[in-house]
Order: sequence, then C-alpha cells, then structure tokens
Amino acid sequence: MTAKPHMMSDKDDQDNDASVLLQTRPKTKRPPLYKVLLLNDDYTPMEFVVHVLERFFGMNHAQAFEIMLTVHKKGVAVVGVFSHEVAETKVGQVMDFARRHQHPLQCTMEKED
Ligand code: TYC
Repeated sequence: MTAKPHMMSDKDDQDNDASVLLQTRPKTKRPPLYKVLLLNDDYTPMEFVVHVLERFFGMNHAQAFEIMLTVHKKGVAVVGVFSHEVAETKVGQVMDFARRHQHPLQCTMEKED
C-alpha cells in the first residue's frame, strides 16, 4: 500500500504548519500624532494670528489671543495635535491663508515623541 500524493494548498500550509507565527498579544499600536506649531515673526498682525487660530483651530477669542501672545513672547507654540493627514491639512490651510494675505506667518508640524 502506497500513500496517495497530495498537493498542499496554501490554506493547508497556513492552518497546519508551524510556519505561521501566532500573535500572542493583540496589536494596539496607534498611529503617530503630530504637533502643529505656529512661529513668531515681526510683521504678521496680532489680530490676523488670532483670526487664524479661531478659524482653523476652533479656538474661542480668549484662547486664540492667549496662544497668539505665547507665540509672540516665546517664539513658538503648539496650537494642536493631530493625525499626520489632519496636521498636513491644517499647515496647508494656514500657510495658504497667510500667503493670500501677504503675511510671512509660518506654520509647521513635527512628530510627537
Ligand atoms: N510678533 C507679531 C507682531 O508683533 C505678532 C505675531 C504673533 C506674529 C504670533 C506671528 O505666530 C505669530 N505683530
């Protein structure tokens, strides 16, 4: 009596073979977050910056004024933390709005630790 040859399918291999590494813990890795930073300069009007913070970062006037003053005094401040896609969109919106109004306001993003 001879064994019947059997063509192993990919499915058989996955189900039965030790070549599949079992996942011991569920994957809970979250996507990285990005800080959006606003930079100070000597020319952009304070009220324009306040308006940007209200318009693109959903701040009320008092919050926006406070953050604007922080940037003015310290040179830079984090104005929000977002996914990569949302952070890129915010930076683009701010840079485009500043350019259209001919202000040198700079907005950047950096990966959070
Ligand atoms: N320093 C600017 C001024 O005195 C105001 C300013 C604040 C500019 C924040 C940019 O991100 C900024 N008019």
